[in-house]
Amino acid sequence: MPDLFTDQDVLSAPGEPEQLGPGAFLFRQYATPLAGELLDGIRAVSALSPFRQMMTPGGRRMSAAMTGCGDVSWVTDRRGYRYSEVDPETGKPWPAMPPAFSGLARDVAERAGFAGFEPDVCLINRYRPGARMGLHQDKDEQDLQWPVVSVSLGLPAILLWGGLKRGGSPARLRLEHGDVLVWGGEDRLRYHGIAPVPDGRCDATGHVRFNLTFRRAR
Ligand code: MD3
Ligand code: FE
Repeated sequence: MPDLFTDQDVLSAPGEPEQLGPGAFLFRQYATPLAGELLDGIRAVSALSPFRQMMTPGGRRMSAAMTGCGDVSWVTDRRGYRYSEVDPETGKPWPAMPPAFSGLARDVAERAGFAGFEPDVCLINRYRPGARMGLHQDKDEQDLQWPVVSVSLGLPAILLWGGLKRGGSPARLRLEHGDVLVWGGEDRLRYHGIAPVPDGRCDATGHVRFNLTFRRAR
């Protein structure tokens, strides 16, 4: 009698995360069933607050385009980095967070051990081929006890993740459509970035990678 429940099946059981550090968890393909809803949400948000390539305080234009939704969103200009209640491009509040967004972030954070996570911002990054994000820490949030939840959609990319201090060569992790990461606890302040996104084509998004990052900013 063949054994239908092999070790392979157990290892690939849906929802079992790969632990990358004491507070860092990778849920491969977790968001794949929700991708349609998430992409509808990105479309709705960006119709109200369009994607834009912001300026860093140093005067360089970012290669990734961004928008956001929720009570606040992250902005950068010559004056610095901050969370703002108003979209500087429209002069209006950011669009509300679509329910599919907040539900996913809350559920996956709980699975990673962060029960009660209620994000007040979802930053949406859009990468065309060649766009990247340099190594940085996410530390503009008030309460660093809450994790960051990140959802990748569209073209694959290489996540660079380093240590808690600048320097050293970062580890590389390929992120694909539907992959979800939770970074909390001791891993919350790790340096991380995205290597230049290679060209490719994805049925869901065409020549684009999106990343949603959910945070508790205030
Ligand atoms: C948080 N975005 O928007 S998210 C960002 O794919 C950002 O667009 C990247 O970094 C992107 O700030 C990566 C995933 C991520 C990875 C490592 C982290 C978020 C993290 C380590 C600590 C805190
Ligand atoms: Fe970041």
